[in-house]
Parts: sequence; C-alpha cells; structure tokens
Amino acid sequence: MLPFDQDTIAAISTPPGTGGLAIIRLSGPHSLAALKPLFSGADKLKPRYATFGKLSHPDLGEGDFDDCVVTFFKGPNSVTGEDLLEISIHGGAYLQQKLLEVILRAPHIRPAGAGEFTFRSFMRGRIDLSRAEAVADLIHAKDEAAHKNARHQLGGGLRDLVGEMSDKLIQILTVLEAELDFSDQEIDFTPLESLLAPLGELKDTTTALLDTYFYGRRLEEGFRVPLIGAPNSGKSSLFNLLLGEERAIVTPQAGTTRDTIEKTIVVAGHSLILVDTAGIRKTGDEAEYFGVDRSLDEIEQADLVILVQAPDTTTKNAHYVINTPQITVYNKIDLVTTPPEDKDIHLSCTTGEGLDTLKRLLYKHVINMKNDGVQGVILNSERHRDIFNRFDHQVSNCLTAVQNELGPEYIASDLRLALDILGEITGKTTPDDILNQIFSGFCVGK
Ligand SMILES: Nc1nc2c(ncn2[C@@H]2O[C@H](COP(=O)(O)OP(=O)(O)OP(=O)(O)O)[C@@H](O)[C@H]2O)c(=O)[nH]1
Ligand SMILES: [Mg+2]
Repeated sequence: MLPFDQDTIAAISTPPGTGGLAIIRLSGPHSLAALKPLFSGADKLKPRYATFGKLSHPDLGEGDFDDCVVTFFKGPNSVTGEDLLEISIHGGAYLQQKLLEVILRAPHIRPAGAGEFTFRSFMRGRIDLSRAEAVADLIHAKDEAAHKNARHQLGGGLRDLVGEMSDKLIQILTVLEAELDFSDQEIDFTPLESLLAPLGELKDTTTALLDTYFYGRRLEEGFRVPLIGAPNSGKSSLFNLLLGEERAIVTPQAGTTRDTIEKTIVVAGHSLILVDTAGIRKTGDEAEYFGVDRSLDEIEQADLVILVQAPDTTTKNAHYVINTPQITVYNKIDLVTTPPEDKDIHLSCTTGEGLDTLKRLLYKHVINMKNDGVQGVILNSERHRDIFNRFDHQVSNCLTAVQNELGPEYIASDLRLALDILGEITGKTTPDDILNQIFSGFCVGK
C-alpha cells in the first residue's frame, strides 16, 4: 500500500525524452521550504500564479542552472489537497535528473511512488476512485472515442450513476428499516412487493451497463478488422491502400503474405486494427500453413471481416465467416466488365475505384458498433465489470428474498451487501490491495 504520510513527495512529471519543457512536481507541507534555497523567485510565489526566476545553488553546479517558471497551488485548494509546486524547466534529461536529485536532498522530501499524486487526491477526497481511474484512461486514450469516454468518467459520469443507484438502494433500505424499528407496533407497512419495481429497475440498469463492456474494451484496444480471402485476391494491396502507405509486400505470386501484419487506422473517431493475413488455401508449405492458421484465428477474433475476392482467384469466401459482421469486396474490377452483384463493394486497388465507397461502409459499420452507454457511461475496466457482476448477483438475491417473502431483516442485510459492492466503484469500500493495484498502474509523477 502506498504510504499516506506527512512527507513531501517529488517527481519528474513529464515522460522522458520528450524534449521541450519538463515539469517537476512537489506535493506536501515541505514543498516551499525545499524549493526556497534554489529558486530566485521564491519570495514572490503567490497561490495560483506562475512565477519566473532562475534556479541556482552550489549543489546544482556553478552559475545559473536554468531559467524556470514555478506555479504554486496552496493546499487544500490544489489537486492533491496539499501545497503543490510545479516547476517547469527545459526538458533535457540531465537538467531534470539533477534538479530532482538536489530537491530530494532537502529534509522530509522523498521520491513519489507510481500514482502517488493521484493517490493523495483520492485519500484527501479531492476525487473518487472512478475519477482517479479515468485519469489513467485519459492519458492512454488513443482516439477521439476513448478520449470522450475518459472525459465523461473524469467528469464524474460513473460516480454520479453509482450515486443514483446507491440512493435508490438507500431508499429501499429506509423503508425496510422503518419496518424493523416499528415491527412490534400496529402500523400498516408498505407491502414488500412494492420493493420489486425499484429492485427490478436497478437490475435493468446493471444489465444495460454490463452490456456496454464489450464496446468499452474495444475503445481501449481498438476493433479488429482482418482482410481475409484467397491468395492473390489483393488483400495486401487493399491493406496498403487503406493505410495510405506501402506497408505490406505485394507481388503477383500467390502466397506472398505469410504472417499477419497489423496497423491501426482511425474511422469515425475509433481505432480499427487492420490486419493483413495470409491467403487461405490448402498448402504443403509449412510456413504458409502456419500463416493460414493465423488467418483463421483472426476470423475468430474479428469484430468485422473484410472478405476480398477477385476474378483471377477461384476460392469462394462465404464459408470462412459465420456470425461476424462482414464487408464483401470484389477486387480487380479493372479486369472485368460485369463484376458479381452480390458483393458490397466493387473495387480496384490499381485505379482506386470503389475505395471511397468502402471507406463510407467502414464508417457505417463503426457507427453500428457504437454504444451510447447508460447515461453516457460505458464500462471499460475489468474491475468495474466484476463489481457490477457481483452487484447484479446481489440484487438478484434481494429480489428472490422479496419474492419468497423472507423477513425484512434478511432483505435489508442483502441490500447492505449490495450497497457495499457499489461502494467499491468510488473507493468507499475498496480493499487496500485493490487500491494499491490501481495506483501502482499509474506512472511516477501522476
Ligand atoms: N489488375 C489489378 N491487379 C491487382 C489489383 N489489386 C491487386 N492486384 C495485383 O494482384 C497481385 C496480388 O496482390 P496482393 O495484394 O499481393 O494479393 P494478396 O491477396 O495479398 O495475396 P497473398 O499475400 O498471396 O495472399 C499483385 O500483383 C497486385 O499488383 C487490382 O485491383 N487490379
Ligand atoms: Mg498478401
């Protein structure tokens, strides 16, 4: 578990090797004291203002070490809830390392652990756990859709939804607990069946949320879109055309592509992992045989398959793919006068004819795979999915208890368990080892 102590923590907050500017962050009660001997503008620092000055100190070497801008956030009005300094210097590796090393010589200062700044925000109640997790998602977002989802969660989307669900549970609990408190008196209580509707609604919301997980994972990983077809149908040519670069080798020889090659393109704000594959055919060549095996694996994992056929290849593609959405492409139309009508796209990789229509169809498929979420919330983490699965199970227990007219005390205890499970989303009831796992997944400096 990360320590939650009175030490001041310091770390370089910019990824190494980026050049430009670097930021070194300090958080804790000794931040100002640590910087003061090094920074010419220390006396001018004002909360929420950036102050320009020079860094110089015998420990930093002779003369001025660097120009810098320091932004001061006074606790508790800072993201960590503590005194926080952000020191911007030039981004050289030596500059960053040296300054950090000298700062760490000051009393009560120690290097920050991975995710420790965010951990402090969480421990001081500045953000809940679901928002802390969204910080990591925001940093790792690869496309517009993933970014939008992370922003929604960082804005408290999941926290608010869980808040509403918890409120509903608490309302039910209040009714039951009143019943328990006054059970020895002659009062007409709300019939237990009245709990069925709100519990059913909670279950529906949970089911809808769990349904978003598939799309949420694709937001993280990208949709897998292999190009499948017989050797020589033009898969690699199409792969290159869609990428806009000559990534895969193209030759007139059937069986050119042996291993899968993948590259990501962005369509409708979503990452699509295009996969060029070996042409599928029976073969005695060992390397090609394994390549074909990989092509078949790709079909299994695909979110959308692009099936490529051409007039000079004979194999029909229909039997490769069963339930996966697919786009059928008839390639090399420059070689024929009447291409078959049952294909979605008529294309020529040589002339580029049909490429725009294919791109539009890809766009449509991505829009079809989109999920708007529950009040905009899309589950993308295994942790959240596990919590909602357990919650779902627990709500089912409550429903069964009501249907079987078990005593209110049983139902109430089941409801309290459900409430505890929901609390793991925001961090109220999250075990320490899980907290540790979440924050250690961050980089140092975040
Ligand atoms: N005329 C014409 N030739 C094409 C077209 N597309 C691809 N070709 C040619 O067809 C041959 C095979 O193309 P590839 O892209 O290597 O085919 P592939 O499906 O990747 O083949 P394998 O890797 O062997 O499975 C090459 O000579 C290409 O130049 C097209 O639209 N028209
Ligand atoms: Mg190929």
